[in-house]
Amino acid sequence: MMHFLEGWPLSPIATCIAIVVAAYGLLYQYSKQKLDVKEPPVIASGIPFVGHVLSMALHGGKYIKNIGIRNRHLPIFTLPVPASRIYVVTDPSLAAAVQRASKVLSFTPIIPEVTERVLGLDKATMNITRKNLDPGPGDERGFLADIQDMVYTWFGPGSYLNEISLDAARELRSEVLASAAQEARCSPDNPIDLLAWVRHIVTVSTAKYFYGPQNPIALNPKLEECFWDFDHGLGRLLIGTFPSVTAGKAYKGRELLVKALEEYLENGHHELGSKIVQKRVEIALQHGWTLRATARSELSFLFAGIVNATTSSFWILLQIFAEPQLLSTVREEIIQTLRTDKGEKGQDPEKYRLNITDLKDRCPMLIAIYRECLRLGSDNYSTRMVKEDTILAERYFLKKGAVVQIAGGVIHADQSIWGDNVEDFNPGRFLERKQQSGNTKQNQIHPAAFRAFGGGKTLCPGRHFAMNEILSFVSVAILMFDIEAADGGKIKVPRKNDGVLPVHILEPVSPVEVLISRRRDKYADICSNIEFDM
Ligand code: HEM
Ligand SMILES: *[C@@H]1O[C@H](CO)[C@@H](O)[C@H](O)[C@H]1NC(C)=O
Ligand SMILES: *[C@@H]1O[C@H](CO)[C@@H](O)[C@H](O)[C@H]1NC(C)=O
Ligand SMILES: *[C@@H]1O[C@H](CO)[C@@H](O)[C@H](O)[C@H]1NC(C)=O
Ligand SMILES: CC(=O)N[C@H]1CO[C@H](CO)[C@@H](O)[C@@H]1O
Repeated sequence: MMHFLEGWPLSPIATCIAIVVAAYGLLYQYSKQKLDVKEPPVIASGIPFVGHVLSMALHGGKYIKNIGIRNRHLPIFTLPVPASRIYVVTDPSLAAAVQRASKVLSFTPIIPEVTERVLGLDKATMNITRKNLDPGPGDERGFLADIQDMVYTWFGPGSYLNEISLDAARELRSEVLASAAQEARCSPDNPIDLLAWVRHIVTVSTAKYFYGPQNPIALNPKLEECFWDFDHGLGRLLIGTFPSVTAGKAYKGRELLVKALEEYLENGHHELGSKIVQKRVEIALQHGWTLRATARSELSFLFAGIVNATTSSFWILLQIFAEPQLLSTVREEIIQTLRTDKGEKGQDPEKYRLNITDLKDRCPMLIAIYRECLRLGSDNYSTRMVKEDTILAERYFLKKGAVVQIAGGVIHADQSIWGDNVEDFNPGRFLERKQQSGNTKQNQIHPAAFRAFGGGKTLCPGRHFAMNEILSFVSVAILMFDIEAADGGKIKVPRKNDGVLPVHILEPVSPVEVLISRRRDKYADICSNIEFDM
C-alpha cells in the first residue's frame, strides 16, 4: 500500500515535522516579500503575518515603538499583517509628506469605524456619517466635514477662543478652590493621589464650562467615575466584538453617560452650555441625527476635552513639584506676570489679574515644561488609510487598503532630533533652541517632529485652547499650594505606562501619593478672587 514511501528515510513523525518546517519556511519567506520593489523594507514577524498583530494586542503601543527604535536607520518600514500591510513612518520629513498627501492617505475613512465601536453608534447614524466623508470643493458636505470645519474655526485664534479659554480658566480656578477642603484633611496616613486630584478638578470643570451648570456630572456626581471607567476600557471597546462582555465596566459607564447626556439634551439644558456645544448639537440634528446618537457624539467631545488636559496637567505639576529649583523658577515667572487693578477708585487694591497671553509670552520655563511633558507623554500614532496605490515622496510604494502609521513614540524618542538623554525629562532642550538664535541646522526641530497634537488633517483643533486652560490651571495650583511626597522624601516621578493602547497621553505606572497644603503667603490668598485676561 505505502509503496511510494518505500525507501523514504524519515519516520512518519519526522516527515510531518519536516513538512511543517518547510511550510513554515515558505510562509516566512513569503511574508518577507515586498509587493513592489519600491515598497518600504519589510520586517517579518517570527510568526508569519499574525505575529505582529498578536504582539500588538499583547504589548500595546510599545511593541511598534520598540521595532521602530531597533530599526532607527529606516525612515519607513512595512509590517505584513493578514491580507494587508501596516507602514510605520518614523521620520519627521516623511511624516510631513504623509500629511501633505491627504487625498490618497486619508484619515476620514477610519473615523466611522472607530467611532462606531467606541461610541456604540447605531447603523442608521453610521449611514449618515459615511455620506460625503471627504468632500471636494463643491461637493455636498457630510456631517463630519461640517462639524470639523466648525470646531476648527471656532477653536482657532480669535474672540471665541479667548472667551471659552477665560471661562475654562475661571471654572478650573473655582474647582481648585472647592477642593481645598480635601487638601486640608490630607495627612501622611491619608495622602492624595495626585492624578486622581487633577482628574476630579479637570473632569468637573470641563463638564461645566462646555455643558453648563446642568451638565450630567453636576447633576449626578457618580458619572465622574463612569467617565474614567469608559476611558480605561477604550482599548477593549475598540477591539471587542461583544463589548458588554469584553469591556463590561467601560461599556456600562459609557451607556450611563449616554443616557444622562440624552436626558440633558431632551431637557434643553445645553441652552445654558457653551456656544460651541450648542452649535455641535445643531449640526447633528440638521443632519438627521437622533438625540440618542447626538448624546454619543457629545460624549466624544467631552472625552476629547477632558482626557489629555488631565494627564498633561498631572505630569506638568508632578515634574515641577518634584524639582524645588524648577518650582521656584516657574513660580517666580508666574508672579512676574501678575498685574493689579490698583489706582481705580473704589477698587480693592488686592485684586490681581492673570493674563493668559502673558503666561505664554513671558514664562519660558513653564512653556518648556509644557512641551517637554507632552513630548514624553505622547506615544500615539497618527493613522491614515491608503486609498489608492501610491508612491510616497517619489520613493516608497504604498499598497491600496494598507494602513500608514506615523509613530509619534519613535519620533519623540529620537536622539538626532531632541538631543541627548531623550528618555529623560529635560525642559532645557526646548529653552536652548529658542535662545541660540545662531540657527545652526542642528538646533532646528522639524515642525512635524512634535507629534503630541497629531499633524496635517488630524491636528488637534483644541490645541490653543488646551494650552490656555492647562497653563491657567497649573499656574493657580502653583501659586496656591505646596505639594510634597506623602512619605516625606523627595517626590519620585514614576515611569509612564506604555504597555497600553495609547489613546491619550500616557499615565504613570504607579500612583503618586502626595500631601497638598495651602501656602501661607499673599500669592496664595489672591487666588480666591483672581481675574483672568487674555
Ligand atoms: C494637551 C492636551 C491635548 C492633546 C495632546 C490633544 C491631542 C489631540 C490629537 C493628537 C488629536 C488627533 C487624534 C486623531 O488622530 O484622531 C486630537 C483630536 C481632537 N482634539 Fe485634542 N488634544 C488635547 C486637548 C484637547 C482639548 C482640551 C480639546 C477640547 C475639546 C480637544 C479637542 C479635540 C477634538 C474635538 C479632536 C477631534 C478632531 C477630529 O476628529 O476632527 N483636544 N487631539
Ligand atoms: C442608508 O442610506 C441610504 C440613502 O442614503 C438609504 O437608501 C438606506 O436605506 C439607508 N440604510 C439604512 C440602514 O438606514
Ligand atoms: C491625546 O493625546 C495623544 C497623544 O498625543 C493623542 O494620540 C490622542 O489622539 C489624543 N486624544 C484625544 C482624545 O485628543
Ligand atoms: C494681556 O497681555 C497681552 C500681551 O501682553 C496684551 O496684549 C493684552 O492687552 C493683555 N490683556 C489685557 C486685558 O490687559
Ligand atoms: C495606535 C493608536 O493607539 N492610535 C490611537 C491614537 O489616538 C486616536 C484618538 O484618540 C485613536 O483613535 C487611535 O486608535
